Amino acid sequence: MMVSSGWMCEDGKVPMSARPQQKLASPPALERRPLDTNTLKNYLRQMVMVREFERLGEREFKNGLIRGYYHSYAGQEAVGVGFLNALDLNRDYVVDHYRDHGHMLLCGMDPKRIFAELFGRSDGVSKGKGGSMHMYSPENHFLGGDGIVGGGISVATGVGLALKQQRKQGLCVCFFGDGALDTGTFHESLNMASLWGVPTVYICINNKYSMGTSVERHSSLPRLVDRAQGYGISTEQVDGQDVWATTEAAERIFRKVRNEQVPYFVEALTYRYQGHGIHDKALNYRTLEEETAWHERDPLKLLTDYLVEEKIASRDQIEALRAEVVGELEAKVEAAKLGSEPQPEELFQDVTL
Ligand SMILES: Cc1ncc(C[n+]2csc(CCOP(=O)(O)OP(=O)(O)O)c2C)c(N)n1
Ligand SMILES: [Mg+2]
Repeated sequence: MMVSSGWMCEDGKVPMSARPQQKLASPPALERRPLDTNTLKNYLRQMVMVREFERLGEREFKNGLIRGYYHSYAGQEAVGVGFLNALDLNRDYVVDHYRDHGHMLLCGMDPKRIFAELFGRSDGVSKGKGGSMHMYSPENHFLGGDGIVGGGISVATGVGLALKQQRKQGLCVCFFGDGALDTGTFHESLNMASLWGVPTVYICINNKYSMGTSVERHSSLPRLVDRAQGYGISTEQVDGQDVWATTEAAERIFRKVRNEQVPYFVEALTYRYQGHGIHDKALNYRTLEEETAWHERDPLKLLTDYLVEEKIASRDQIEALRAEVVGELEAKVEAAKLGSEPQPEELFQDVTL
């Protein structure tokens, strides 16, 4: 029998809560809103781009070209595609967490410069000094990547406040994981955002795990929206596998936030296919059954099946699209490899000490 001693069990695991385990709520069933065929095809291309980017990144990580950590966005594509396509990046801003490659691509950043940054090259997004988690592109209104869990939440609150004070009608979108709800900055920021009517949309990507710890084990309430509601702001859960649902929610929420100058909290229910990072094989904290169930509702699969069923595209055409995207990305990888590494004398340039 397992005996609990303090915060850790004898088997070295953190004990489950004494409360009866609640099941994660299913996302509300949303009607599929018709999206025109060009939009859907474009969304599929974007999702394929993100998925294949991560596949190539993982390969280069394993080849030793990328050092440090590699956090893959594979599986979560419909969240980024739905929410980022609904933004107006002439006036809106994005603040991100460290699982950021997909979001950067969807903000229009050049994959070559992202790969170059991952390879530590001078022509990378952060001149080769930021790496995977610390890319920043003001021209794309992408204000980082952050390796500190919850680190972007206060930044996004400040960006929203600045936009409001300058009467710019812009809004700020902030992405973070379920683990970030356990940080103090989340609670301080939501309190202020609510008090001051800050037009920031807080998008919690609930992929069920904070490293190897499941939501049931790290969150006092398994429905994360319930934790945000205490600040008196509007909240909702969104099916993060379904690009129709994320698109519908994004357009409606952004309209409200822009018009009413209020914050909003979204819990996007999704799943990361890889472990926390590529180094983590996720063998001992989740089951094959669970992984299989989420793969059955893969965001690319849902969209592909729809396009085929509705005879908008054939499977051969979709495979040709995938091959074309892979060809483009491989060329970007090769181009990124050609860059040089930063010189030692640049070490202290562009960094805050
Ligand atoms: C303030 C802080 N505490 C702890 C860590 C170590 N850490 C890195 S990632 C992570 C898990 C975060 O999980 P989640 O927010 O759910 O994001 P996901 O990886 O699932 O996208 C932790 C605890 C950190 N980087 N920063
Ligand atoms: Mg998580």
